[in-house]
Amino acid sequence: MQRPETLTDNCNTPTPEQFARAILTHLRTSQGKDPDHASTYDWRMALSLALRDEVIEPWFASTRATYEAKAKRVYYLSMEFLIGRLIEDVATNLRLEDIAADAMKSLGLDYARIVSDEPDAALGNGGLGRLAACFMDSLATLGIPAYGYGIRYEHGLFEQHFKDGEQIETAETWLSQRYAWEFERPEVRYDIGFGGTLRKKGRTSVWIPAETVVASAYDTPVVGWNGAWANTLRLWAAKPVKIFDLDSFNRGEYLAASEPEALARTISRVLYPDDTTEAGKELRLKQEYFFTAASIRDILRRLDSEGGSVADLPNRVAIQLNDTHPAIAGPELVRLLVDERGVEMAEAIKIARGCLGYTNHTLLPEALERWPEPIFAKVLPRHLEIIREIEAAHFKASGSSVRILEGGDVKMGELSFVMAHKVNGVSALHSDLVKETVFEDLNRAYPGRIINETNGITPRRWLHNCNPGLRNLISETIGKDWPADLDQLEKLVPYADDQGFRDTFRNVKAQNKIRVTNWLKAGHDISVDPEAMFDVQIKRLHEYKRQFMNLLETVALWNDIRENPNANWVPRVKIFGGKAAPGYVVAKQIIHLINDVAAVINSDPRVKGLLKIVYPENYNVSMAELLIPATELSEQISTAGKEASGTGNMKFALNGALTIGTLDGANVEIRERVGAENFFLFGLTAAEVVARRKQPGYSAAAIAASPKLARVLEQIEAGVFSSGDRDLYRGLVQDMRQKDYFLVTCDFDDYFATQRRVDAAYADQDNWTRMAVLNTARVGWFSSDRTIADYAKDIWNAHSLTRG
Ligand code: 26Q
Repeated sequence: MQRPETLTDNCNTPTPEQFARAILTHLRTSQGKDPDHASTYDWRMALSLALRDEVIEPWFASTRATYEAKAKRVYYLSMEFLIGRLIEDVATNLRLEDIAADAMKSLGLDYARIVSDEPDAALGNGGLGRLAACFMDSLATLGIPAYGYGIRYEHGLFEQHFKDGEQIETAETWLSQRYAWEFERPEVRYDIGFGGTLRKKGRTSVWIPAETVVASAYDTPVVGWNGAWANTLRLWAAKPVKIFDLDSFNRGEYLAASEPEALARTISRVLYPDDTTEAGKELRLKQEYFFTAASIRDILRRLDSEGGSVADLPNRVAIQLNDTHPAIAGPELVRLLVDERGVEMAEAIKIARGCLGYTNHTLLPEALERWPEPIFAKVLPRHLEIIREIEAAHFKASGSSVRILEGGDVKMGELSFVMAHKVNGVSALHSDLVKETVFEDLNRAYPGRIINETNGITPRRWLHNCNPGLRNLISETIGKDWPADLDQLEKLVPYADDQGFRDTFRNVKAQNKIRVTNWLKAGHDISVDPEAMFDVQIKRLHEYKRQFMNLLETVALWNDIRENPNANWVPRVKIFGGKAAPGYVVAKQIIHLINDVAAVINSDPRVKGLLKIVYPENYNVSMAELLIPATELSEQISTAGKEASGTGNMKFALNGALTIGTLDGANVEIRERVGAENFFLFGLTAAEVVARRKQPGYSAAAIAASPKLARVLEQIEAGVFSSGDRDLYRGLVQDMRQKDYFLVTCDFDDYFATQRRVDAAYADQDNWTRMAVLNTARVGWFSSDRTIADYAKDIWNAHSLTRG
């Protein structure tokens, strides 16, 4: 096995002076600017390019080492990579953070300002996309040869603005400036076909696509901890086969001349902003096939270039499907083997299954992808034929009657399951539910295929970089090796009983709260009291995540404070952050109501200094990096059984927030690890949720039993938060009374009571800090390094080339 020091020569770390010269050189030669005329953007590009230069050596060395070892490669196929900024990430992984900061300072520049000039690469919606980004970081840190494959969207997730409290979306434009980290690979291109016809040829068919676009590669190196290894994130952009129709142009038909280009580029134009399925959008299916087909072609080309045989594919290649979005990988690989390489169908299916793994991220029925057969037949006629054969082979091999093609739809979950040798859920509870619900029958037909791989987060971004105060305290206490070996945080456990440590820990949190306070003031003209408890719920807006329940509790608290103004209230700042899918009407109403309630409560002198609601617009990765270190109470309050895992929950606990939460997703495992006494649990269990739904009129009964809740709902109905308009939120309240599928009403009283236990606990600051320290100390297991090591062992049979 290779050791890191044999891969690269680590002795040539630049000095700050050398690094400053490298930055200046890039300013001149890459940006074409002299220092007197350089903008923040120019300096940021120069800094980024100087950092990127330092990645090249480990990147080449890693490629060489993989090639020489004939090592198995992991291919992570994901529609989304929610990366965020990269300067700090790259600098710290290379251990150049101090050198970069010193160099910038010597050039008279404010490093922090340059760093925050970088736009977030927001090529994802939320949890699933951010998980993919954490996994890329961990694959590189573990030294496992890997490629991430995805789409280079021209526009990432929309920007959110509030107008009179309502969400407005505008296009995101991260590529309006050059992207410093990528390398365009014009020579890596594949023709991707769509539609057209089939011609029978013996026992197979020849596919003659009607339309072709080019998939063109852009590579971003992803360097791991200590610069010991670097992998590649390869994103595909769609381009026309023929850039421009000169004949049309010469005829004076200028628009028509560029039509092929516009059409082709549409495919990688924009990220779908929904984090659940939007029914039957043809362009979405094209996006899925576009990037998957290009990736599979690329994987086979690499195999060929190394002289590998397709029969050996499962030993050379592991392909992980991040949800069903790249599920067409199975049929596509089978198609290439059968139609272009003459492999027998049964053998091709077996080979493909040997390579493929499928991760399920949701049980929500509306999020399970299904494509109407007519759309599928129109866009991918040959694949539909192959899916029929896959289904037949599955019937024959398993005796199962579970269909892939059913009710006129192609079911992508079933397709992925049947084509994968391992299927995994993303938390213990979720994996159990995957076995018991969506894939119950398939689990019986293929026992042992479903396994659990509990999610994780990268401690480099989510502690080391975003929380310098806590990073330094930890390093001074237990040494500096924890960022790539997070179990070491256990060594902090005894310090929970150390008064001096607790005081410093609390002081770090206080400083982080001041950082947020200043940011709210400077950027949003919002004043908050940094001494108040920071209570934070940041995540996509979804009914099952129950931001609405948090808001109802806030209104109930407002009522109580006004009734009893002289009681010993614990001052709170309630921070919300998150986007709603543009077409998700109810989620948008909830955003509107949060903002309307905020306007009323925040201007009420009777609760001034005691209660404040803050909802900064456009929540993204960078905002999370700012808010999480300042959070004291983490809201993880989804209806039990609905949140597959959650990963924000892990980030908060790692940064010393206490959780108020249900027994859902990874909350269950977090609570087991931090200790029940250091976690504020409430609410129905997943089994109780299922049982409660069967009781007729459960929400009306819950409201009748809760005077506090009844009052809050009446206030909303009466227009207290809508200037007397009784219609605006009528629908939201009616739903509570009549349906309440997510059991907000049923969990409300327990939630409210638990919040008051939180208040009581917070009043004892020293004990609160003790609990917070134990949270940080005991969640090392949630490092995505652990998650990736488990995938490598349980699913991929892939190995580290740096760790022996
Ligand atoms: C599918 C088809 C058409 C349009 C959009 C989509 C689509 C896009 C994104 C469907 C789902 C998603 C994203 C799902 C997601 O983020 N799930 C989250 O995954 C996290 C990582 O495993 C978990 O922690 C969260 O619990 C889960 O909600």
